[in-house]
Amino acid sequence: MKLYTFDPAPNPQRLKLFMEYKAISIDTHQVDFQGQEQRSDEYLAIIPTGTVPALVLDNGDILTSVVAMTHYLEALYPERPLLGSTPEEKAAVLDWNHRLFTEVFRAVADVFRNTSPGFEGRALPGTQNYAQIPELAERGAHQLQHAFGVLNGELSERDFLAGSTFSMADIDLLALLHFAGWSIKTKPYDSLEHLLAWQQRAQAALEQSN
Ligand SMILES: N[C@@H](CCC(=O)N[C@@H](CS)C(=O)NCC(=O)O)C(=O)O
Repeated sequence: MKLYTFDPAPNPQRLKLFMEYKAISIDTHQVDFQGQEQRSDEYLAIIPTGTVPALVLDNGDILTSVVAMTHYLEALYPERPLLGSTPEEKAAVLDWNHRLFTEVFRAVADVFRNTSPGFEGRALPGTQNYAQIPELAERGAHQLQHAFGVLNGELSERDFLAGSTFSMADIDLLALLHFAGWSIKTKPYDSLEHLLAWQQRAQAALEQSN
Protein backbone atom coordinates (compact mmCIF):
# COMPACT_ATOMS: atom_id res chain seq x y z
CA MET A 1 0.00 0.00 0.00
CA LYS A 2 1.29 3.49 -0.77
CA LEU A 3 -0.07 6.86 0.32
CA TYR A 4 0.38 10.03 -1.71
CA THR A 5 -0.38 13.09 0.37
CA PHE A 6 0.62 16.57 1.44
CA ASP A 7 0.06 16.70 5.19
CA PRO A 8 -0.67 20.44 5.64
CA ALA A 9 -3.58 20.46 3.15
CA PRO A 10 -7.03 20.06 4.74
CA ASN A 11 -8.13 16.68 3.37
CA PRO A 12 -4.71 15.10 3.98
CA GLN A 13 -4.91 16.53 7.50
CA ARG A 14 -8.17 14.62 8.16
CA LEU A 15 -6.50 11.37 7.13
CA LYS A 16 -3.32 12.14 9.06
CA LEU A 17 -5.24 12.68 12.33
CA PHE A 18 -7.23 9.46 11.75
CA MET A 19 -4.02 7.46 11.16
CA GLU A 20 -2.22 8.99 14.17
CA TYR A 21 -5.14 8.24 16.48
CA LYS A 22 -5.17 4.62 15.36
CA ALA A 23 -1.34 4.35 15.17
CA ILE A 24 -1.42 3.30 11.52
CA SER A 25 1.70 3.86 9.44
CA ILE A 26 1.87 3.48 5.67
CA ASP A 27 4.66 3.95 3.13
CA THR A 28 4.09 7.62 2.24
CA HIS A 29 5.17 10.04 -0.46
CA GLN A 30 4.73 13.72 0.44
CA VAL A 31 3.71 15.46 -2.78
CA ASP A 32 5.52 18.73 -3.56
CA PHE A 33 2.60 21.19 -3.76
CA GLN A 34 4.98 24.14 -4.08
CA GLY A 35 6.36 22.62 -7.26
CA GLN A 36 2.84 21.57 -8.44
CA GLU A 37 3.86 17.91 -8.48
CA GLN A 38 0.18 16.93 -8.22
CA ARG A 39 -0.34 18.27 -11.76
CA SER A 40 2.78 16.69 -13.27
CA ASP A 41 2.54 13.99 -15.95
CA GLU A 42 4.35 11.57 -13.60
CA TYR A 43 1.82 12.09 -10.80
CA LEU A 44 -1.20 12.01 -13.13
CA ALA A 45 0.04 8.72 -14.55
CA ILE A 46 -0.35 7.23 -11.06
CA ILE A 47 -3.23 9.34 -9.67
CA PRO A 48 -5.37 10.61 -12.59
CA THR A 49 -7.47 12.94 -10.41
CA GLY A 50 -4.39 15.05 -9.61
CA THR A 51 -5.47 15.29 -5.97
CA VAL A 52 -4.23 14.28 -2.53
CA PRO A 53 -4.59 12.23 -0.50
CA ALA A 54 -4.59 9.13 -2.68
CA LEU A 55 -4.09 5.58 -1.49
CA VAL A 56 -2.81 2.90 -3.87
CA LEU A 57 -3.83 -0.51 -2.56
CA ASP A 58 -1.75 -3.67 -2.92
CA ASN A 59 -4.11 -4.93 -5.65
CA GLY A 60 -3.55 -1.72 -7.65
CA ASP A 61 -6.90 -0.09 -6.83
CA ILE A 62 -6.72 3.64 -6.10
CA LEU A 63 -8.78 5.45 -3.48
CA THR A 64 -9.05 9.24 -3.84
CA SER A 65 -11.44 10.25 -1.07
CA VAL A 66 -10.74 10.38 2.65
CA VAL A 67 -14.08 8.77 3.44
CA ALA A 68 -13.15 5.68 1.38
CA MET A 69 -9.62 5.51 2.80
CA THR A 70 -10.83 5.70 6.39
CA HIS A 71 -13.42 2.97 5.77
CA TYR A 72 -10.80 0.73 4.17
CA LEU A 73 -8.27 1.33 6.94
CA GLU A 74 -10.82 0.89 9.74
CA ALA A 75 -11.69 -2.53 8.27
CA LEU A 76 -7.99 -3.48 8.29
CA TYR A 77 -7.27 -1.92 11.70
CA PRO A 78 -10.44 -2.15 13.80
CA GLU A 79 -8.72 -1.17 17.09
CA ARG A 80 -9.75 2.25 18.48
CA PRO A 81 -12.78 2.51 16.17
CA LEU A 82 -13.47 5.96 14.76
CA LEU A 83 -16.35 5.17 12.41
CA GLY A 84 -18.91 4.06 15.00
CA SER A 85 -19.67 0.70 16.58
CA THR A 86 -23.45 0.38 16.43
CA PRO A 87 -25.49 0.77 13.21
CA GLU A 88 -26.77 4.13 14.53
CA GLU A 89 -23.26 5.43 15.35
CA LYS A 90 -21.94 4.32 11.96
CA ALA A 91 -24.79 6.13 10.20
CA ALA A 92 -24.32 9.27 12.32
CA VAL A 93 -20.56 9.43 11.57
CA LEU A 94 -21.21 9.06 7.84
CA ASP A 95 -24.01 11.62 7.97
CA TRP A 96 -21.69 14.18 9.59
CA ASN A 97 -18.93 13.34 7.14
CA HIS A 98 -21.26 14.12 4.25
CA ARG A 99 -22.65 17.30 5.79
CA LEU A 100 -19.27 18.68 6.81
CA PHE A 101 -17.58 17.80 3.54
CA THR A 102 -20.27 18.93 1.12
CA GLU A 103 -21.40 22.04 3.00
CA VAL A 104 -18.80 23.35 5.41
CA PHE A 105 -15.43 22.33 3.92
CA ARG A 106 -16.83 23.52 0.60
CA ALA A 107 -17.73 26.91 2.12
CA VAL A 108 -14.18 27.46 3.46
CA ALA A 109 -12.64 26.26 0.19
CA ASP A 110 -14.94 28.57 -1.79
CA VAL A 111 -13.67 31.55 0.20
CA PHE A 112 -10.02 30.51 0.10
CA ARG A 113 -9.77 29.39 -3.52
CA ASN A 114 -11.81 32.24 -4.95
CA THR A 115 -9.82 34.97 -3.18
CA SER A 116 -6.17 33.79 -2.95
CA PRO A 117 -3.92 35.13 -5.71
CA GLY A 118 -2.11 31.77 -5.61
CA PHE A 119 -5.26 30.03 -6.91
CA GLU A 120 -5.95 32.36 -9.82
CA GLY A 121 -7.17 30.15 -12.66
CA ARG A 122 -7.17 27.13 -10.31
CA ALA A 123 -10.26 27.72 -8.24
CA LEU A 124 -11.00 23.99 -7.94
CA PRO A 125 -8.62 21.11 -7.15
CA GLY A 126 -7.88 18.69 -9.95
CA THR A 127 -6.68 18.83 -13.50
CA GLN A 128 -9.01 21.49 -14.94
CA ASN A 129 -8.35 25.24 -14.79
CA TYR A 130 -11.32 27.14 -13.41
CA ALA A 131 -11.52 30.91 -13.01
CA GLN A 132 -12.13 32.42 -9.59
CA ILE A 133 -15.68 33.67 -8.92
CA PRO A 134 -15.72 36.36 -6.20
CA GLU A 135 -19.44 35.80 -5.48
CA LEU A 136 -18.67 32.24 -4.40
CA ALA A 137 -16.27 33.58 -1.77
CA GLU A 138 -18.97 35.88 -0.46
CA ARG A 139 -21.50 33.04 -0.37
CA GLY A 140 -18.99 30.73 1.33
CA ALA A 141 -18.35 33.25 4.12
CA HIS A 142 -22.09 33.44 4.87
CA GLN A 143 -22.50 29.68 4.64
CA LEU A 144 -19.65 29.17 7.12
CA GLN A 145 -21.06 31.56 9.73
CA HIS A 146 -24.48 29.89 9.39
CA ALA A 147 -22.85 26.45 9.81
CA PHE A 148 -20.99 27.58 12.96
CA GLY A 149 -24.33 28.58 14.49
CA VAL A 150 -25.97 25.27 13.55
CA LEU A 151 -23.03 23.30 14.97
CA ASN A 152 -23.15 25.31 18.18
CA GLY A 153 -26.82 24.35 18.61
CA GLU A 154 -26.19 20.67 17.87
CA LEU A 155 -23.27 20.54 20.31
CA SER A 156 -25.36 21.95 23.16
CA GLU A 157 -27.02 18.54 23.32
CA ARG A 158 -24.14 16.06 23.33
CA ASP A 159 -20.43 15.69 24.01
CA PHE A 160 -19.30 14.74 20.52
CA LEU A 161 -20.73 15.30 17.07
CA ALA A 162 -21.99 11.78 16.45
CA GLY A 163 -23.08 11.07 20.04
CA SER A 164 -21.26 10.32 23.29
CA THR A 165 -18.13 8.88 21.64
CA PHE A 166 -15.25 10.67 19.92
CA SER A 167 -15.29 9.76 16.22
CA MET A 168 -14.10 10.66 12.73
CA ALA A 169 -16.86 13.28 12.64
CA ASP A 170 -14.99 15.17 15.38
CA ILE A 171 -11.69 14.79 13.53
CA ASP A 172 -13.33 16.21 10.41
CA LEU A 173 -14.61 19.24 12.30
CA LEU A 174 -11.29 19.81 14.10
CA ALA A 175 -9.50 19.73 10.74
CA LEU A 176 -12.10 22.08 9.31
CA LEU A 177 -11.69 24.67 12.10
CA HIS A 178 -7.92 24.48 11.67
CA PHE A 179 -8.30 24.98 7.90
CA ALA A 180 -10.65 27.97 8.34
CA GLY A 181 -8.23 29.48 10.88
CA TRP A 182 -5.10 29.50 8.74
CA SER A 183 -6.58 29.83 5.26
CA ILE A 184 -9.25 32.51 5.69
CA LYS A 185 -8.47 33.70 9.25
CA THR A 186 -11.95 32.80 10.45
CA LYS A 187 -12.82 31.19 13.76
CA PRO A 188 -16.08 30.78 15.66
CA TYR A 189 -17.20 33.84 17.64
CA ASP A 190 -16.69 33.65 21.45
CA SER A 191 -20.47 33.58 21.87
CA LEU A 192 -20.62 30.08 20.31
CA GLU A 193 -19.82 28.53 23.66
CA HIS A 194 -20.96 24.96 22.92
CA LEU A 195 -18.88 24.76 19.76
CA LEU A 196 -15.81 26.15 21.55
CA ALA A 197 -16.26 23.82 24.54
CA TRP A 198 -16.58 20.89 22.14
CA GLN A 199 -13.35 21.99 20.41
CA GLN A 200 -11.44 21.69 23.73
CA ARG A 201 -13.05 18.31 24.47
CA ALA A 202 -12.38 16.89 21.00
CA GLN A 203 -8.79 18.14 20.96
CA ALA A 204 -8.20 16.47 24.35
CA ALA A 205 -9.74 13.20 23.12
CA LEU A 206 -7.54 13.31 20.03
CA GLU A 207 -4.43 13.89 22.08
CA GLN A 208 -5.19 10.88 24.26
CA SER A 209 -3.92 8.90 21.28
CA ASN A 210 -0.36 10.14 21.84
N1 LIG B 1 -12.36 14.24 -2.68
C1 LIG B 1 -11.15 14.31 -1.95
C2 LIG B 1 -10.67 15.76 -1.84
C3 LIG B 1 -9.38 15.92 -2.55
C4 LIG B 1 -8.91 17.36 -2.58
O1 LIG B 1 -9.70 18.30 -2.84
N2 LIG B 1 -7.62 17.54 -2.29
C5 LIG B 1 -6.97 18.83 -2.41
C6 LIG B 1 -6.14 19.10 -1.16
S1 LIG B 1 -7.19 19.33 0.26
C7 LIG B 1 -6.02 18.76 -3.59
O2 LIG B 1 -5.59 17.69 -3.95
N3 LIG B 1 -5.68 19.90 -4.19
C8 LIG B 1 -4.77 19.89 -5.29
C9 LIG B 1 -4.78 21.17 -6.06
O3 LIG B 1 -5.45 22.11 -5.65
O4 LIG B 1 -4.12 21.20 -7.10
C10 LIG B 1 -11.31 13.72 -0.56
O5 LIG B 1 -12.41 13.38 -0.15
O6 LIG B 1 -10.30 13.55 0.12
